[in-house]
Amino acid sequence: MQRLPKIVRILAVISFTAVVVLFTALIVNSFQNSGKPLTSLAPEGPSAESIQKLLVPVTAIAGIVFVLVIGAIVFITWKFRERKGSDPDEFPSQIHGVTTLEIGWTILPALILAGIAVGTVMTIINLNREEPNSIKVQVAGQQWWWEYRYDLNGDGDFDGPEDITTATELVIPAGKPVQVTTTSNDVIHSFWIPGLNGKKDAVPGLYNPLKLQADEPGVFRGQCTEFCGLSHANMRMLVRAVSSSDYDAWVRNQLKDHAADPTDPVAAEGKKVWQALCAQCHVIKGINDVKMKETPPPLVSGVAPDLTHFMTRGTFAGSIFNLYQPVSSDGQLLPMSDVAAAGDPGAVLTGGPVNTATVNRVTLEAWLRNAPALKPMYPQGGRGMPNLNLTEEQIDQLVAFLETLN
Ligand code: HEC
Ligand SMILES: [Cu+2]
Repeated sequence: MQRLPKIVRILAVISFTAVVVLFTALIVNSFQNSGKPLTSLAPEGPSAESIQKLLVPVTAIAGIVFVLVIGAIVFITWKFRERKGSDPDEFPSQIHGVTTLEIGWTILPALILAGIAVGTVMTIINLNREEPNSIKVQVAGQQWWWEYRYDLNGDGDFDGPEDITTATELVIPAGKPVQVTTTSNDVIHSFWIPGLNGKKDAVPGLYNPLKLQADEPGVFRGQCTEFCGLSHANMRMLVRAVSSSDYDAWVRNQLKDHAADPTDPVAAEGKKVWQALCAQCHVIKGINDVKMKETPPPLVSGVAPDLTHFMTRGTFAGSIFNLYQPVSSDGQLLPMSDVAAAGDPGAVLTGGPVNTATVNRVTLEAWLRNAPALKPMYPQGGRGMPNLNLTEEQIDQLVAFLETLN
């Protein structure tokens, strides 16, 4: 056997070093969490924290095993390399069956795996244990947005007059446990708020438990993580954790029907257009909720986002567009188009008046002009919102009407 040329050996050392450096950089980088709304390494609540408490030691053990095994391979390869003047035909003496070693390397991995299994099973049991007095919310996925139903009176039904139905944003009080049940109205989706817990599939006909709790008020982003068709990538979710008093005010407001007829004449026209063109799909409580129970929308999922309190959300269309101008954590107004920062409904969240100056009219109008152009959908197949070929006048009237839905 010929010794490899010097240049090849130098290249080998360089590429090996490069791989080690890149790998280390990758690991270090994945633990930097700022500016990454979907990082699963920055827990913001007890469920996510218990996952982190399992992940860190398991990764550490795996890291130690990795370094030992790779280290041993590198060391042995180097120590027993072919040297100048050694006989290429020489065959090393063969050994077989060192009992101590064999028992050792069977028992040690078994013990490590048993330890990890105990930790994993305990974490799973803990994650699935229902907290007493938790808020009960049923989350239903459909192409390509999420609906939330709150069982407020605790009768096990999510659809009573004492309950709330809303879409796109899940509002919860910080510091309180929320028992979510995931399900789906069409295909399989997966609900995932990495800051608060792991993933949970949303399967038609199945009801899967998921515990969410946020330590502090804030906005927590998520993304559907089960491929569900055309706009799967545009199916995001957003949890808005607020103070207990804001949550109570939010609940009181959500329980209300749509306010009285708009006084503004443009908005009043908008209401008429809405009843003619939009009411076959969308519910506004107090206008068509009763009728909708008899004739559900012509959609595969049988449901479109409830618009009764549309303006209390900061985002729309599966949380991919801001409904309001976003505000940074230090109170600065950010560009309307900055979807990395979620739109902020401010006082509207709890039923306050809409400040039309902060509404993202441009995108809302574009949505009404041609929704499938902003978000790929398949309305002719009953999936998503169609282009209704509205006139600019109708769009202005509709926006004025939508702006009354606080
Ligand atoms: C055929 C049923 C259908 C009709 C008719 C319809 N929509 Fe929609 N609409 C949908 C669906 C489905 C979505 C969710 C799309 C998505 O985000 O993927 C939606 C989303 C929306 C949203 C965003 C809601 C949110 O919280 O994300 C608004 C606002 C809206 N529609 C307004 C209207 C208006 C105004 C009209 C009448 C001009 C209308 N829609 C007509 C089905 C419909
Ligand atoms: Cu999905």
